Amino acid sequence: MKRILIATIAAPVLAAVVAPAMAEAHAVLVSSRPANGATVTAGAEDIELRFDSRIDARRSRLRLRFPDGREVVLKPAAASTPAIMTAHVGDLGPGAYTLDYQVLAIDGHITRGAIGFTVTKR
Ligand SMILES: [Cu+2]
Repeated sequence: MKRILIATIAAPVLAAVVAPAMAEAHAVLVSSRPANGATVTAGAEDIELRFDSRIDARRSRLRLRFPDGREVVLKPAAASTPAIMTAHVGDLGPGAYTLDYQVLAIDGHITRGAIGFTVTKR
């Protein structure tokens, strides 16, 4: 199942990364802002996801689910290091949010996860 996904989504990347030493380099989330379960005040938020290895930000995805059920695909910004993915979202109102991420590591493996956080009134 995983292999099929890799073949369809990441074939060009996989071809470039066949070094056996990198076989276990898939990206695991180390920390995030907001953290999973965190409460933040309403307003703009600079989202940051830090992984334990390099990711291909251009082939990675971030999606924010709003309290009203709306889903917005975020555009990751250029990060200071290849293991970090950032995005800016403006004007978050109170409620429960979920940030879904899907990242492609340099070894061609995809990691998916979700971070839940709550926004309270300023
Ligand atoms: Cu891997």
